[in-house]
Amino acid sequence: MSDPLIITAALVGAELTRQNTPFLPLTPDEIAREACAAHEAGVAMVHLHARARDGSPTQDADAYRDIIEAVRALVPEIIIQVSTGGAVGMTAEERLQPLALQPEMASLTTGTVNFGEEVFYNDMPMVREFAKAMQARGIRPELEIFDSGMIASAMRLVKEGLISEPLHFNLVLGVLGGAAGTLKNLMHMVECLPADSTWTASGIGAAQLPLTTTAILLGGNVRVGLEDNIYYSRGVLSEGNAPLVARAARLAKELGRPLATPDEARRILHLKPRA
Ligand code: KMH
Ligand code: ZN
Repeated sequence: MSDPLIITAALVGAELTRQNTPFLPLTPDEIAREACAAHEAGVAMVHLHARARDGSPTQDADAYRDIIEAVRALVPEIIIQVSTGGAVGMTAEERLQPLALQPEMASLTTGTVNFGEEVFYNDMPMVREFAKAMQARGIRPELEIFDSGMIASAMRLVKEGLISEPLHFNLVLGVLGGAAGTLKNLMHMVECLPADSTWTASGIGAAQLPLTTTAILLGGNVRVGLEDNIYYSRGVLSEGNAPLVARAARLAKELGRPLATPDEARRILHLKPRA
């Protein structure tokens, strides 16, 4: 039997608006309903961003608290990973706020990358500050890798004692400014990882489907969802996150990978069992 596949849904993101897609959840209730539908379709973990009342991105801890409580009320068992990436242009101080809520996991980007016309800024002192904040609180980082140099930077953090192996990586391919969303790039990045790592592939836009399929075949895990891709097929918007999850779940079934429950995902990702 192949290893169970962990499907993560990136439900909201920070840069999308309702102009991009009317199916984007923004309020805590909408996000919780999306989490529930995504879980029913096969998701073990959600990657969360928060929005203020006007829909703009925020890293405010109270905004995250409202979302987490709403999600927990509908899907108590799901793994919640908060973003420390926030939106481009936010300060480190702003981005770190949700760690105060003691989430099980948080994203940790290990380098700077052009992000469309903007810059997603993460210099090494900042990356160290984020890693230390997670270490001090016992929060497991998911290392967000937008280009292969960021894997080498993650290994610097290991040497410096700021993160410890086994590591968990999210290979994000297809951001305009990062590594292109090609199968070759995915294979190359996977080859660069320490052998005992776990990894997830996140294909941006049209790269989501081919990279999801390849990651399932390679024995990795997958992230889908509106943050990364709003289209179900060319020119056809996905009516929420669940259709993207359901497709990944169908592919997994066809390709012989059972889906990980949240508790199985906790074991695979070296998270503490749920109390
Ligand atoms: N919004 C992007 C600039 C993360 O969540 O850690 C960064 C991002 C990564 O979404
Ligand atoms: Zn994110």
